[in-house]
Amino acid sequence: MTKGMFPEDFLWGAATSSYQIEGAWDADGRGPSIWDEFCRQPGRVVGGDRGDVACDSYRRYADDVALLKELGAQVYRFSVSWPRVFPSGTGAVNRAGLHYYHHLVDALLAQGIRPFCTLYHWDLPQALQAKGGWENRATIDAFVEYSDLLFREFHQKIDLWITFNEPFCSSFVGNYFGIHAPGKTDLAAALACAHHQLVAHGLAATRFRQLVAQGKASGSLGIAPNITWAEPYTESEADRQACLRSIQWSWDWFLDPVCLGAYPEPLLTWFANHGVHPPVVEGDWEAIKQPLDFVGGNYYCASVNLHDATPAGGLLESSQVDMGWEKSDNGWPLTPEGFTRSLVRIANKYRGLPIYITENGLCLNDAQDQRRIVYLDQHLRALARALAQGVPVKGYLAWSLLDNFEWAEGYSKRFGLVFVDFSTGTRTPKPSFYWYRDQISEFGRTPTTVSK
Ligand code: JSK
Repeated sequence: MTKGMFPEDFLWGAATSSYQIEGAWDADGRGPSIWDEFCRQPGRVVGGDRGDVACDSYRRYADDVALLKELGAQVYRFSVSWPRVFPSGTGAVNRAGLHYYHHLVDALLAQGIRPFCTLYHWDLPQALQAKGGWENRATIDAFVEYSDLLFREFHQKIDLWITFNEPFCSSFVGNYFGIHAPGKTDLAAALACAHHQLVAHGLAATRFRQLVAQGKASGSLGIAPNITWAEPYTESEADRQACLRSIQWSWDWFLDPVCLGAYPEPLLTWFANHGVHPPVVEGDWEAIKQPLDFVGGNYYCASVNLHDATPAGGLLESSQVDMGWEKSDNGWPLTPEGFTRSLVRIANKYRGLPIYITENGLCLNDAQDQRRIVYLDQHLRALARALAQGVPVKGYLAWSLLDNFEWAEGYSKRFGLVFVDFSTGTRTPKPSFYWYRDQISEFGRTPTTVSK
């Protein structure tokens, strides 16, 4: 790669999330999350794995920060565990849990690494799920209360915020496909979860703007959908529409309401034809449609789809065609060109909005990870092609700093730049870690420290 491919002020970093790395599931007053509950149900997670210990980052966070320093990361994306801060979801704050994030953030700032905070990365307090979780509108208020606390608490420490990570997963994968917590298979419930997450996003964004105006919070805020690409198998209108529905489900369903103030057609009509509707009430659109500072995008892979009205096509009547392309260890095809196309599509649809790639990486279990280097290299080149077409990408966060708890796949699937021995917690950088370190040092500017 050549130096001119990335802007001078492009931000380089790596990402993780709370439940996937922290462990310490019952330490210092943490309450249970829906993932603690889900993992304890037989057959939900490969090997019966759970996040009880994970990478033990709750205790080893200084090791993680040292790794980020060695990597030359300018920014670190992590998430806050809501039940660590509000063990019952709402009400009394657990200061001990909050302190963990102060220690982490202070350690990052001391090394000149900017903290990039995700508020919701799927670990809903179980106490809220017991009252209906995201199906219940009361969870919206609880989320705004939780967000408000973090915005104030980390004023002048955190200046990059994501409200929801991959809301497609936390609504549809968890409540329609039943693959993630809470494990439901109810389309109407999933649509309600998605809708209430959107309202929660909008009201938290509004609260953030108010606090910034009062000098009580700082920075910029966005949301991070899956930006999965789908390419039609043939030029037929049926295949094009099948791909459009797939794209609309994973990202337009969230970005269109926020940026354009409406759910995307034709998917809205498609769901209506199945007898389900998002539970919109008076005032919701005003709440949801709030200006974003940036779009976060998580890109892993693309698919080639065709219209398929047999059961294999599922609800969307959209089936993936196996093109025989090389696949990752979790079966996702390696498709860097789809990355460029997703980025160009975002730039065309939501003109001018800055984009951060909040996740991109490869599932590969081999600690000798030459293929991960190839993947990262190809995807950074694909990103650079989008930049060359004028797409305003501002930064790139590799998923993940560490091998970690990969949700329903447990510890059986590794995405880390750093190998983690889950029996000892020992961290060992992989070849891709050193490759990425060299990329950052070649392209990255000198890290800047956020003023305290
Ligand atoms: C990796 C997507 C956040 C971070 C990483 C899992 C995922 C997934 C996992 C979909 C899914 C299961 C889909 C069901 C739908 C077909 C994590 N990213 N990661 N990203 N996405 N229809 N589609 N339109 O660990 O925590 O199930 O099939």
